[in-house]
Amino acid sequence: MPDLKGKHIVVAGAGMSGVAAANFCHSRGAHVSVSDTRPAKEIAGLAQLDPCIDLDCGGHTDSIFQHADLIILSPGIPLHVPVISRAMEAGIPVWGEIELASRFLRIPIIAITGTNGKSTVTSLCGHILQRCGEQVFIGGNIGTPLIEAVDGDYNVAVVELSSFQLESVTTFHPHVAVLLNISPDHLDRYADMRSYMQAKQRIFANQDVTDLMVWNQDDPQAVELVRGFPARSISFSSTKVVKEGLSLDLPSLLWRHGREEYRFDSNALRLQGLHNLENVMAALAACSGRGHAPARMWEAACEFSGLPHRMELVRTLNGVCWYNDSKGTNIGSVEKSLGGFDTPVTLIAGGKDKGGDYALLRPILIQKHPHLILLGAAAEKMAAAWGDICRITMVASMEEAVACAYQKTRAPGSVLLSPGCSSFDMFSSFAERGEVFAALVRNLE
Ligand code: UMA
Ligand code: ADP
Repeated sequence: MPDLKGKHIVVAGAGMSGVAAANFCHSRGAHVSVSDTRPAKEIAGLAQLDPCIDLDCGGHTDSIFQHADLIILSPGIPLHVPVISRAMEAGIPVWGEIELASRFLRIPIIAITGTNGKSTVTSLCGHILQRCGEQVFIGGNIGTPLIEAVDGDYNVAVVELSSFQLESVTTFHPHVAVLLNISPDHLDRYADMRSYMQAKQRIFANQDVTDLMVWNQDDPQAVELVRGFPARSISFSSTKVVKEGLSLDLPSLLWRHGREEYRFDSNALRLQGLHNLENVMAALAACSGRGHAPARMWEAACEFSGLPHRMELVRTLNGVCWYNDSKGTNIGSVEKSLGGFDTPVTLIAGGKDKGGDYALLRPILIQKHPHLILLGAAAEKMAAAWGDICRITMVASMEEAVACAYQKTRAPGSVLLSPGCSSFDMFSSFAERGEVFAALVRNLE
């Protein structure tokens, strides 16, 4: 365990991770400064920062970073920003908050990454293990910084990891590492898909033969990324029956483990959709090393009804179902959500562009032929990619989007908010966007 006492530590970023990391380092006797590009009055979370910690706001001051013994980096700040790359050139170690936490944690870690489904699988693993009687920390990218697990009373941590968080790990060693899928995302941060995939791959880098990798056999990029690592592996597939691992033989979910074989009725699950069956398979595999009976884990999985803003049915009005999938923030998630409908759909999409190629959605749009209502900063780019294959209405606000969808959609159709973009052009988060949408839908007469 590192000794932080008397060390000069600079924490870059005063968001959730930065504040939690700074408080932790301070509690271990370090001299801590927090640096943020925003002025202090704009940073809501500063109230949670220990008042003894120094603050440098409104920009990153190079000299503060150059005098650090250690820099802790928030996930929203890439390693290549000038102040960080200059510090690295000067030989100053830079750890992400996940790296910091993992150097202090003495409990096994189940780590989950992938482009889509991370939060669902993280919560589901947490739920299964809690139901099986474990004291589980659930956090990481889903919300609570991992560093908060260190002083808690837990016997296992389930942690969602984004590519941003994985960029800055070096010795991080999860006992179980899950790779759900890979499709284009965050291409506004990465130069190309390869760099994004390399960041994700770091989840496996320090695992050894005693550890477990869980991965998706149906995803060619995942298959490529797991190759060559020494950990034991369990894979899952929703398209073929696998010899060892989890697969679908609908309506059964089939789990083969050595000479054991278990069959569970997938109709008993509250989670809906093929992508959620994949998520359930991944979660069961991830929890499999904890020594609980498969039937008990399955029972717990069946109780789990999913998270808000992920294909959440807001209401049914005049035979039209209204779904909030505000967390559908990339092309892969829109594809899965839209793919689940076999009745007419009105799709509300758009938001802050993340650099992906919207043309990748053309096959599913041609197949489902939704009426498209587009809003936000990416609306024009989306319209240019799909204008020749779908009817499009451009709107300026969520109010207009909901009013327009109400007018255009008849039973037995559905309205789906699955933006394919982040929310930051018009909202503070995907959750706020989903809440605004749901409130407007509930107010419809
Ligand atoms: N900042 C700087 N310098 C910069 C850039 C940003 O000082 O060059 C400052 C900002 O002014 C801001 C702070 O950094 O005050 C924000 O830090 P942050 O963006 O790392 O955000 P946190 O509040 O610490 O939240 C982070 C994750 N955010 C990101 O990765 C962008 C949260 O994931 C996570 O829940 C939290 O840590 C706890 O672990 C959010 C997210 O959007 C949900 N994740 C992305 C996603 O899911 O797509 C990856
Ligand atoms: P993440 O945390 O990776 O963003 P979530 O569990 O929050 O994932 O789900 C976000 C969106 O991704 C959902 O609304 C759904 O549209 C889609 N999704 C969920 N699971 C999967 C999956 N296994 N494969 C593809 N898309 C998925």
